[in-house]
Amino acid sequence: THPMLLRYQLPRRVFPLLPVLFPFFINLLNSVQIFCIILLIQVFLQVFFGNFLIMAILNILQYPDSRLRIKAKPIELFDKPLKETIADMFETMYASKGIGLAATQVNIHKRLIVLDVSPERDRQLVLLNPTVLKTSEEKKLHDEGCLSVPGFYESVERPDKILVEYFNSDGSKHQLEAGGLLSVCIQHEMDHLNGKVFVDYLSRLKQHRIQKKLIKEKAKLSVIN
Ligand code: QAP
Ligand code: CO
Repeated sequence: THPMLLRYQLPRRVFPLLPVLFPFFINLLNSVQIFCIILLIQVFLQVFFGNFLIMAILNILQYPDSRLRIKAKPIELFDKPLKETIADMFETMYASKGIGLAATQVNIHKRLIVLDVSPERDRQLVLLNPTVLKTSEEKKLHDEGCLSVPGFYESVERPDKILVEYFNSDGSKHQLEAGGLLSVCIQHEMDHLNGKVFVDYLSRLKQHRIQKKLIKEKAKLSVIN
């Protein structure tokens, strides 16, 4: 299995075993004390490491999956489950060496995007309920790929600069002026939230070629498994 999967899923399996194993090692303490200590340890870990220990790598839908066509709904609650989803999406994006991931791609149909276009992979950006306020007249061609269309890269024309309004995970409103790769990436991911994939901008011929190859590869994989 994937090394990232091992690293993060191990604690999930070990933790439930702790309360069972501890009494055998510490027979000086009574069971109530042991129970309390374990409870304290778990509360401590939860408070200081939060989502860290229970992050998960999510399954990415692959083109031409019809679920990539579902229009995402606005986020209304800025709660803890949402923060966990965000952590999982970053984990999934980094594990697959992506620079952007829309919730639609992991079969969550909410208006949520995670991005990190920095070469150092340390500039996380979360856009909740993003809207484009302005686009530049000038357009540019840029090579695009997609985690839902693995192995294919094609040139797409989009506005060069955009002004985006969005909410962050605390529910506060922000604006961002983006150009270059960040602008391309935000537009690409916002398309996903509206059920659009970058392949839709290509010629019918290219679309069919990509579909055929990906369907063929999927069939091969299912024979192996
Ligand atoms: C969208 O896409 C994007 O085929 C984000 O084998 C991409 O992160 C916007 C990826 C390029 C602008 C420019 C694709 C990883 C990652 C693959 C991605 C692959 C492995 C795609
Ligand atoms: Co994509």
